[in-house]
Amino acid sequence: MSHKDLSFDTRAIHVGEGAEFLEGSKNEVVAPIYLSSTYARKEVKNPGFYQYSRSQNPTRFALEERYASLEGTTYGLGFASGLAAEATILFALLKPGDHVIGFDDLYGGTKRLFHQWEEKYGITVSLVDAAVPKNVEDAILPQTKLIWLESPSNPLLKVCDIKAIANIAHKHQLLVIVDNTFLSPYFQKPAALGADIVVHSITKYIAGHSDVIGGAIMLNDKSLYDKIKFCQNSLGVVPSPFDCYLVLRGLKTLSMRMEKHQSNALAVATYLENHPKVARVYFPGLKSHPQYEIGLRQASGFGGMISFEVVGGEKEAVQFLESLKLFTLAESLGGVESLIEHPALMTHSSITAKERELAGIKDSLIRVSIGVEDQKDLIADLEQAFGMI
Ligand code: P1T
Repeated sequence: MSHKDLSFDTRAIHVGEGAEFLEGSKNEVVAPIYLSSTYARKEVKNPGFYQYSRSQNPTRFALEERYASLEGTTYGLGFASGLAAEATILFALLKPGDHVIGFDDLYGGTKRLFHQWEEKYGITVSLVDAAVPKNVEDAILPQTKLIWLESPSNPLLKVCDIKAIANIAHKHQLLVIVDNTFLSPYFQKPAALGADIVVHSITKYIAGHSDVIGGAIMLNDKSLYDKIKFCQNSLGVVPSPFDCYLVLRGLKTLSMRMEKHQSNALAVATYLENHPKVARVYFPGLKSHPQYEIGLRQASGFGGMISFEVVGGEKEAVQFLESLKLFTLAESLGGVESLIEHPALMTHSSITAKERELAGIKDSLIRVSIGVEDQKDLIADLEQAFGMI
C-alpha cells in the first residue's frame, strides 16, 4: 500500500517505522536508535550506502521520510534545530548582494539571523507586513531571491495569504519559504499552497513534549533539495539519532495533541476576549481576528497559540506572569504543558526596542502556548493571576 492512500493520522504512526524500516529488519515495530557514528566497509573503494552518520543515519532517514509524508512533499530533511534549518537555507541559497523579503512579524531568532547575514555576508532584508500581499510585491527588487513567511506569525499571530504571495513570487522567479511551526502539517500544508520550502522548529508541536531541539525542511524541487541536503552534510547541522527517535515517537500523537491544543486555545481566547483586564487578544480562531477568513481558507485549524495585551504595561504583564501557578513561565511553545512568556523581554529581546515597536510588540504583550491540560484548570489559573494585577 502506498503512503499516499493512507490518512494523515495513519502516516504519522507508520511511515518510516515498522515493516517499512530498514530492509532486513522487518520485524521492528519501533525504529531503533542507530548510535554508530561510522560504518565499516569491506573494500576500500566500495563504501556501500552507509558510510558516516552525519551523512547517513537510518533513524534520521526514517524521520525524514515521515516529515515528507506528513507535509505532503517529495523530500524531508532533519536538522539539529529550527535555526540550524533556517541558517542552512540561507547558506545554500544566498550570495552577497542578494535581497530577502521577510514578514515584519517573525520569531526574534530568525530576525537576529537575518541581521547577522546583513552585517557579515552582504545580504539585505526588507521586513514588510505580509498580511497585505501587495506590500510583498512592492518590496521586490531586482536582487530579491527569497520571501520568508510565518503564518500564523510569532508572536502576533498574523496570517498571510500563502497562495497569493506564492503567485506573486513565482511571477518574479522568487522562492517562498514558509515557517509552518505554529500550525504543524496537521493544520496547514504550505507546499500545497505554493510554498517552495517549508521549514519547522521541530522543538515545538512536532516533537511536542519540550524535550527535543530540532528542525526540518520539506520541499518538492529536486535541485533545491540537492543544494540544501549538500549543506546539511557540509555544515553538519544534523539531529542526533536519539532526538530523531523522540520526534518519531512524538509525531504519533500529533493529530490528537493539535486538536486538544486548539479546543483549549479557543476556550482560553474567548475567556481573554471578555476579560476587563485584557486590552487585546490575538488568536486566528476568533472571528475578530483581521485575517480570520484567510486562515479559514488556507488551513484546517487555528492552532494553540494566543497572544494578548494586558491593560497597563510591562509592570502589569510581569506581575501577571509571575503570579501564575500552572502555566510555566518559559520560552518555547508547542509542548503538552502550557507555557507563557513576555516576548519583549524573552523570545524577542534579541531584536531592538525600535524594531519591536515597528512590528507592534508592546511591553504589555504576553504570549501563551496552550497545552493539553484541562481548560477549566488553565482558566482558573489565569483568573487568579488577573486578581494579582
Ligand atoms: O528554537 P529552534 O528549534 O532553533 O527554532 C527556532 C524557531 C523557528 N521558527 C519559529 C516560528 C520559532 O518559534 C522558533 C523558536 N521559537 C521559540 C523558541 C519561541 O519561544 O518562540
